[in-house]
Amino acid sequence: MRFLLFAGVASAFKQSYSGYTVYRADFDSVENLRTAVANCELNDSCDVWGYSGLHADMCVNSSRALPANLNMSVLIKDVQDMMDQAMKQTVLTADPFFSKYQRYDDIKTKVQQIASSYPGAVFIPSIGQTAGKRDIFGISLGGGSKPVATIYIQGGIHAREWISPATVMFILNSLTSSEDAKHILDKLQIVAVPLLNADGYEYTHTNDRMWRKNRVVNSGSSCIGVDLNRNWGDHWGGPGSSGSPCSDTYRGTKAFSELESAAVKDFWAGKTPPAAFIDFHSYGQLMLRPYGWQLPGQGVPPNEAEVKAVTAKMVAAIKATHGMSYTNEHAAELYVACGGADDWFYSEGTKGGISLTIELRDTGSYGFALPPAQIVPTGEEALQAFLVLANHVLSQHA
Ligand code: 0X9
Ligand code: ZN
Repeated sequence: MRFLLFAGVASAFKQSYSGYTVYRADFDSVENLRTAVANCELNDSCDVWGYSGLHADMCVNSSRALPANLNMSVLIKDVQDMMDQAMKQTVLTADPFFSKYQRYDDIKTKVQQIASSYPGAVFIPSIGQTAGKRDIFGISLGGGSKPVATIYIQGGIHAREWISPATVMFILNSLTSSEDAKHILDKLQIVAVPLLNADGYEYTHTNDRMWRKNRVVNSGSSCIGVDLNRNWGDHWGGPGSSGSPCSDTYRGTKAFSELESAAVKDFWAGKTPPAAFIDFHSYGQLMLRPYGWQLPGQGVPPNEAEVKAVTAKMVAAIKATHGMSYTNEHAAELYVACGGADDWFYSEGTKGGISLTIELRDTGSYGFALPPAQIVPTGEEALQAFLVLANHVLSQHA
């Protein structure tokens, strides 16, 4: 889906979400839910915010855009009002960087600063460029000259999930400014790309807060963008991805057709595979392990027991931080979706290591428009989860 956005004579104006409501709709079968979600993704006046089990969160400017006779509750009455309220709150944080959602340039500058302030850390200016000619930057820190293992963390694959890049930045900043992480960084290399979908992210700041995909021009279609989390080369093209450029889950023309996903694949080609990978998303408070392309009843990875035990500890560490509950489940239990970064990093990127998707806060009160006051607490709980994973990787490689 995409709401129609008309360019003004000289410049595009910002999409207003005034009059848009997010409904949580209950379905009587997965088939009916799937049909409604697929229809919504192709409907200009409907936007799927998320779905799981037998319910879906859908944002519409009229309930007429939803199937009739649905059992629905209102999650967010007026999206624009909610966003305005959420963003108006003033926030005081020890580091002002985490008092608001930052723009691409400011995130890049901060990564440079972190790299120059931490001994041995290296700023990676570009692993490739986006269609909008933005550099996809990253950082490598820790591990000295001979790391025992590497962990790769990634943020911002989906443009509107602002808490994702903010959380990767919070983790990087905390690791390099606290003595507690020294034993980890002495031995482990951490590689991070905090903002993979740089074009989409900037577009959510300038034009449409609820944009999800990248901003590539699709040849033969007037619809823009590919869902970067359907474009990876593991079971690419399968269920849960769309062949329509107008869908929010459009998979692209082939695996790694997109500059962003191809840049990450090329970056890791020929390097020692990372032992673990986390892709940060929002929202839902979910800890998701492989597979995402098939249900656990159809088969689970050989390292299932190990990964399940680690993710259980990660979820417990999150709970112990601010009391937040995250699930511990297979990605496909949320819904089957093929071509995800997590499945590729499981099979290829980490060569059978630990590959996770974490859906950060919240559970739907604000959804993607999580207030800036929640950047630090979300970062704090995610940091604890990361430390559990890092200590596990260390214990396996020490
Ligand atoms: O659908 C997605 O890409 C992720 N959820 S989100 O609401 N952030 O868009 C979940 C991806 C889980 N992984 C796979 N299904 N492979
Ligand atoms: Zn996402």
